[in-house]
Amino acid sequence: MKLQTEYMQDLMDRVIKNHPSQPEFHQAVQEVLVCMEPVAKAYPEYVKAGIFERMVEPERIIIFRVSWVADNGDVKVNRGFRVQFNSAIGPYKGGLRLHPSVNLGVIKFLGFEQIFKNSLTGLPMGGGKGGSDFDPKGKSDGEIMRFCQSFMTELSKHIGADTDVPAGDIGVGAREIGFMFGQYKRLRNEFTGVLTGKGLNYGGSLVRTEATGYGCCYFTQAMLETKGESFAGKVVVISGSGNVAIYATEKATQLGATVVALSDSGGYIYDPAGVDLKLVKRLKEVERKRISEYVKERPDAKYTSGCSGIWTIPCDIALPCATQNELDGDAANALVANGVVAVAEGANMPCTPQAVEVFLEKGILFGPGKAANAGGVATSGLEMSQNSMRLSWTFEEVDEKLEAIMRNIHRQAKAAAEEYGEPSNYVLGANIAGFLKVANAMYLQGVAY
Ligand code: NDP
Ligand code: 2IT
Repeated sequence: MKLQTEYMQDLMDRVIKNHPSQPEFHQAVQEVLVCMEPVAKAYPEYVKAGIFERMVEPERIIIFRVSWVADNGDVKVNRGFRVQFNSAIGPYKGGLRLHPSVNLGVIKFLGFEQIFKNSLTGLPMGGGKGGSDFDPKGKSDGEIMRFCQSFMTELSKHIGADTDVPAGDIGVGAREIGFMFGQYKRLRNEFTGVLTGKGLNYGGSLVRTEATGYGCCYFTQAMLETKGESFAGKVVVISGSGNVAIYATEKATQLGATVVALSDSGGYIYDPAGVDLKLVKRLKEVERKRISEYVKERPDAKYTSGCSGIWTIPCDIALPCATQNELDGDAANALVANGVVAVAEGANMPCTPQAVEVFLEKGILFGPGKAANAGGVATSGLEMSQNSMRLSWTFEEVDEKLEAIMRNIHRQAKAAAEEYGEPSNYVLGANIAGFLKVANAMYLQGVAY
């Protein structure tokens, strides 16, 4: 995926120069700029108005110290980040990631992708992302609480229901959102929808927990339907065993498929009879154990250390739902050799550019993350609407809206891909459809001098 025009190459060179040592951010920008070359040609007014330059520069970055007290009394220090990338179509919106690999470049790549993802949902949400290099693994509930409270003490100065609305991501689920919401309310004396993914009895939405995984399957189902196919009878491999992976497994199974593999950062399990989701939920959601524990209770399943081998398991559908760059060119070739029909990114940027190229060249149905995993943030948007209206919709109502949004994203991406001459390229279609709405809003709102 090389840039063809001098204009875009020059812009990419400047991004690399101005944001050094941020390879994930460069990767995300390069992918979008490749897709923007025909857009720049079709909309010279956007070139003149500097829309492309403005789009790759975050509106605001906040970096702060987070100090907290460990159970043994030691004081620990982490770094907190919030990148408020683009507010053209709504308040900044996007998750918070707690993982030792978090740095500014990672948060910027996630915030950048979020702009286009949120635009595709059709809901009024701008793009942002945040997090910290804090590692929640092995921490007590008390330590998690004190970290979250300290993190929110600073973050609370920069967010608000109409300004910036964070949510979960890797390492941030219902427990962390609860601690952060409690601290925000305490500091501001305000009960507002400042975070999404809240508990159901204090403003959360039904289906938010399931939404990213379910949405990924709804998107995949829509792609399969274009070939007269469906999930029914298919073998599915899913990486990760966190929030997205668990609910992708649940929906794929409901749609008639057999999910045979899941993983975590230590390794993967292969259970040819179909994974026992009840067991996975207990191990991961309740006991917070490693996926290796699974085989102790399912002796016919096999555990293998290391993550990349999961893509050598023969399957019809692969859903990478763990983390960025977890599926490379070799893994993509192995999937293709084993007859994969569809790949959809439940995680953000899990496929390397080489892997994406393999899928596109071989005509595999490939759903990029900003389209395929938009169900989570879409349902966050629905949570914001319910909070504003001070009411709650039923599970069925939210699920129906989620499915309609995912099908609409599929339609938009497909239509844009067709319009720009590459009908089966959902990467091109999603980037263009997501971009154009934001670009138009920026254009109409003028330039600040
Ligand atoms: P969780 O924290 O619930 O789960 C993350 C899973 O990915 C765990 O199984 C974890 O294993 C694995 N993982 C994390 N980092 C690595 C790594 N470096 N190498 C290998 N495996 C890793 O997070 P989510 O399920 O919420 O998020 C998964 C992906 O989906 C992320 O890319 C996230 O950005 C994306 N996403 C999430 C949304 C949401 O609503 N939650 C919405 C849209 C996208 P381990 O426990 O061993 O670390
Ligand atoms: O990457 C993502 O879209 C998320 N982590 C969810 C963001 C949100 O605001 O719900």
